[in-house]
Amino acid sequence: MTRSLITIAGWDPSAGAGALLDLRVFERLGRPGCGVLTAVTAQSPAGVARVFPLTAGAVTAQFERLAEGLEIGGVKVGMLATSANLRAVARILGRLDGRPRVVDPVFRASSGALLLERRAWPRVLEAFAGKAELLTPNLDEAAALTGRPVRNAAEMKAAAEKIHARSGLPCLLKGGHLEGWAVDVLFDGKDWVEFSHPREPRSVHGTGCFLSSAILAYLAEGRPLKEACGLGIFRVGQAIRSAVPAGEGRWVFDLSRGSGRPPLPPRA
Ligand code: PXL
Repeated sequence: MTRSLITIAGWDPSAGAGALLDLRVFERLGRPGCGVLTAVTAQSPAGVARVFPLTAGAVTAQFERLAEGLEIGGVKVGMLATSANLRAVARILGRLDGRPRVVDPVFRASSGALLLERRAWPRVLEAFAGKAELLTPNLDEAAALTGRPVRNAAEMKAAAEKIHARSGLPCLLKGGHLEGWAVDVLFDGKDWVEFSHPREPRSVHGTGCFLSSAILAYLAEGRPLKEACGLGIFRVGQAIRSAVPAGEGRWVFDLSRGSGRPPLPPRA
C-alpha cells in the first residue's frame, strides 16, 4: 500500500495556500495525501481577514482517526493558530519517529495577519525539538525564532545555527526575500549547503506551503535531505514561473496545467 502523506495545516478557502495546496503538491509529486485541519481562515488575494482556530482536541481527534486506518509516509506541519495546537501537534510528531517530518513555522500571512498566536512563537523550537527532520523558516520567521534581525547571508547562517542549537533540527532558511539573487541556506548541524537561484519577480501566495510539501514528498521517496531540499526548491521555481495573476498584485499557483492527465478521446 502506498503510504499517505499528511499535512497538518490551516484551510485557505481560495486553495492558494494551506492544507489544500499541500494536498495538491503531494498529488502532483505522485503521493496520496490526507489533511488534518488546525484552523479555518477567511481570505481573499488581498489578505487574511479572519482566523477561526479549531480546538486541540479536534486536531488530535482528526489525526488519531486517520492513524488508525492509514500507513503514514510522512507529515508536514504548517499553520497551527494556537499554543494548544502547537502542543498537540508536537505530541503527534513525537509519535512518528522514523517517518519524515517537515515543519514550516508559519507565523504571519503576507498581509500581516497572525497565523500563530504571538505567545506561542517563543515556544516553537522547544515544542518541536528533536521531533522533525527539517524546519523551513523564512527570514521573518527566523528573526522571530532567534530574537535577532535576519537580513543578509551572514545573519542567515547565524540564525540557522542558533535554530539548530535550540531545537536539534536541520534548518532550511529561505532567503527568497533578499535583494537580487535569492539564497536558501541549509544547516544540518554539521554541513552547510547554499541553494542560489534568481529572485523570482512575483509574489506568489503559498510559496512556503508549496516548498515544505514538496520537500516532504521527496524525503518520503527516501531521498537524502540535501537532495530533497534542492528538488523542492527547483519545483517551487518551476511552479512560480507558471503562476497566474489573482488580482491586487498577487499571483497564485496553477497546478491544473501540465498535470499529466491523459487526453480525452476526440468528440464524435
Ligand atoms: O502562506 C502561509 C499560509 C499558510 N496556511 C494558510 C494560509 C497562509 C497564508 O495566507 O492562509 C491556511
